[in-house]
Amino acid sequence: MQKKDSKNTKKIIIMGLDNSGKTSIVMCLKGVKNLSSFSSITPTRNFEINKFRTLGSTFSIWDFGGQERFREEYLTNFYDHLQGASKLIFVLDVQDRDRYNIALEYLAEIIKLLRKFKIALDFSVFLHKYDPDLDFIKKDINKGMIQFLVSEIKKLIPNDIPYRIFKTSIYTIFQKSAI
Ligand SMILES: Nc1nc2c(ncn2[C@@H]2O[C@H](COP(=O)(O)OP(=O)(O)O)[C@@H](O)[C@H]2O)c(=O)[nH]1
Ligand SMILES: [Mg+2]
Repeated sequence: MQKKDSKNTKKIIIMGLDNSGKTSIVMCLKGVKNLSSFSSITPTRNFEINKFRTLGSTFSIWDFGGQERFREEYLTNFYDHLQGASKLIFVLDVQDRDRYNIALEYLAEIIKLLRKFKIALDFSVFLHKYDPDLDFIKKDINKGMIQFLVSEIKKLIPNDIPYRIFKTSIYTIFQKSAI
């Protein structure tokens, strides 16, 4: 697969549970600003490759579906999927409290494989759906909850893997702020 991409194409991988917002993030990165396109997104099956040019570079973003039956396949063929990738983004839906544990387990599996294959790439965790009015609309997701989540993520990722955690939201157009 990598051979098909030109040398100047940056391959970015997006992983995370289903419904965490991966496809929406890809659309934001592609510059889709028409809000109605966001409501017509259907669950991604297996994975989708989005190729586009912006800021003088060509990007191919690999959006890995995230439904349970596909997650196992990604992990089994992890090394092949990550061939030639320069960036890996793990998306975690902060509004989906019931599945924090499943998301963290998935992240743990990914970390294990990054170490096993000694894959070095730019790695980010997006605490997604961190909407501007989050405190107001979701009373159960307060700062303490987010701090807990961040500390769990930090516990999972060993010191030898460099990474960054961002709060992200598709509202107010896509924005991310470093933690
Ligand atoms: N509140 C909120 N909803 C979002 C955000 N990003 C995506 N969504 C919604 O979350 C749902 C799942 O998004 P989608 O991109 O299909 O997730 P995917 O399964 O990970 O690709 C959709 O209804 C999106 O409109 C966000 O930043 N905030
Ligand atoms: Mg999707």
